Amino acid sequence: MNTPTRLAGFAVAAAAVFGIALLLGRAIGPVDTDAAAHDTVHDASHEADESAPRAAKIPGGLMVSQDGYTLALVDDRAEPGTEVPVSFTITGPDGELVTAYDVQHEKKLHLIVVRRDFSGFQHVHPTLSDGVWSTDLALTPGAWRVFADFKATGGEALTLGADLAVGGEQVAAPAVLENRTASVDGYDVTLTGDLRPGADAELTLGVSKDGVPVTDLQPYLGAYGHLVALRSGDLAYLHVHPDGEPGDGTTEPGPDVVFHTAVPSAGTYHLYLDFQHDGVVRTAAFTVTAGGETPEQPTPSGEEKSDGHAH
Ligand SMILES: [Cu+2]
Repeated sequence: MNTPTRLAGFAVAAAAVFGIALLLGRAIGPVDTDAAAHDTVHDASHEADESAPRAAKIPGGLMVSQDGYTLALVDDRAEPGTEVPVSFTITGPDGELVTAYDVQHEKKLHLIVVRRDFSGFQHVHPTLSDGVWSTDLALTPGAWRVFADFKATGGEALTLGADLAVGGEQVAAPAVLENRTASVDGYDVTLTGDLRPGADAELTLGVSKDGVPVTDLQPYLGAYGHLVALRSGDLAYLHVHPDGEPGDGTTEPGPDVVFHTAVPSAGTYHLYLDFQHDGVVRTAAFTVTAGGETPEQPTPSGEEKSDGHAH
């Protein structure tokens, strides 16, 4: 390759990276204005942190490496099948395989796997042996995303993501723009509530079977439901836990499971609800759009915004 061509290629690549940075900045900016300001102060007072990546405000699941922890698939290629063995490791800041994890929601690591066209969602719990995690997955041809949701002992809770290519001819899943009712195994689940970019939103998921509300949901991983949201376009990852816990005296075992979450930007989100009934865990999938406008951050009443920050 001659020099001008190489330089042109570099310019294109640099522009692409810069463009992505701009997009990310725009996507997360409205949510994190305050937090970013605090970080600036924090960094200035702790020189050791100066070199740390300023990536904490990026939604989970977009990076393969964060805070010194790196997710690595043993093989990032796989053949399709219903029980395909997949193994991976997490490497820590010291370069060694991480073997000590804190239990979160009854497991040391939650693995979420989805094809990039939002078909084939799975939430599994791999087994750990000598620092190597292993599980079986049901994989169809196409591009898959693997999310490891964990907290290494001594580290922060992280979700790292990696791509897994599955051979064969992919049949693209039909595009879904909006879907607020999902049917799975005779259960109907209805989602009410609207996602709002940068602001807390209440989502209620109502479960019924044969038209009868289900009032005896079973705890699964310490809750009556687990909700994963993936942003369309880049698969930014949010793991949401419901209000209340089984056995707290106020939380009913259905038919409604209530979640609160704030999505990082406007856009389309694919939501996956895991719930357990009659001893079986099932997943209901939804697609909803968060409004195009970022609402203004409310100012607490009785507090003039300018007063508190005047010098
Ligand atoms: Cu899990």
